[in-house]
Amino acid sequence: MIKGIIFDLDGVLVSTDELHYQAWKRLADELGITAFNREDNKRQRGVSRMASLEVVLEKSDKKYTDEEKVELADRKNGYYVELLQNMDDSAVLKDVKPTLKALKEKGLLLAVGSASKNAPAILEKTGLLPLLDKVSCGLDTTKSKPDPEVFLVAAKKLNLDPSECIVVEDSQAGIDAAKAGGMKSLSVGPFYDSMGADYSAPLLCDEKDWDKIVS
Ligand code: B16
Ligand code: MG
Repeated sequence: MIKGIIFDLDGVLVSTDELHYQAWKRLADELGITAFNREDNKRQRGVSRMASLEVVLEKSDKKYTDEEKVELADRKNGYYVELLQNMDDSAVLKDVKPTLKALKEKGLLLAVGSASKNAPAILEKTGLLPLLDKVSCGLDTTKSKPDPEVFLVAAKKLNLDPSECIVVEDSQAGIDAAKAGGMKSLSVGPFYDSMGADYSAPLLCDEKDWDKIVS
C-alpha cells in the first residue's frame, strides 16, 4: 500500500527547467559552444550539475581539467541563482498546491526528491515548504539520478519502506531511479507517455486518479 509520495521538484512542482536552460545557454555562449540547444537540455533534466555540464562540454573540442569544470559549474550556478532571485509562487505549476493539500488530507506523507542543491531555497521562495513533510535534495546525496539515492533518502526521512512510496518525475533519469530504488513511479510533463513509468499523466493527476494510485 502506498503511504508516501516523493515529488521531483524541477518540472514537477515548479517550472525552473527554463531557468536552468537559460543559465546553461549563457555559459555555453561564453565558451563559444553555440551548438548547445534545447534538445541537449532535455538530457540535463533531473541529472546533477556536474553531469549537466558534461552535456554542454561534449559539444566543445576543448578539453577542460577537473578544476576548470568546477569553476564552470559554479559560474552556471551563479547565473541560475541570479534568475531565481525574482522567483515567487507564480513559478509553482498548475494545480500543485491544491493537489498537495488534498493528498495530505488523505493522510499521505509527502516529500521532495530533487537533484538540485538549490531545492531548499526554491521551496522557501515558492511557499511549498509548509506543504511537505520532508526534503531530500542534492545536498543530501553524492550520486546522481538514475541512481536511486535521493529517493531512498526521502523514503528513509519519511520512515517508509521504498515499496510504500511512489515517485512523481518528469525525467527519464528520475523514472529509472525510482525503479532502481524499488518504488512505483508516475511520469508527468512534456515526455510523460514515453518513459515506461507505472502510471503517466500530462499534469499531476486529478483526485480520482490519485485514489486509484494510492489504494
Ligand atoms: P542544481 P530535479 C534537477 O532538479 C534539475 O532537473 C537538473 O536540470 C539540475 O541539473 C539538477 O537539479 C541540479 O540542480 O544545479 O540547482 O543543484 O529535477 O531533480 O528537481
Ligand atoms: Mg525534474
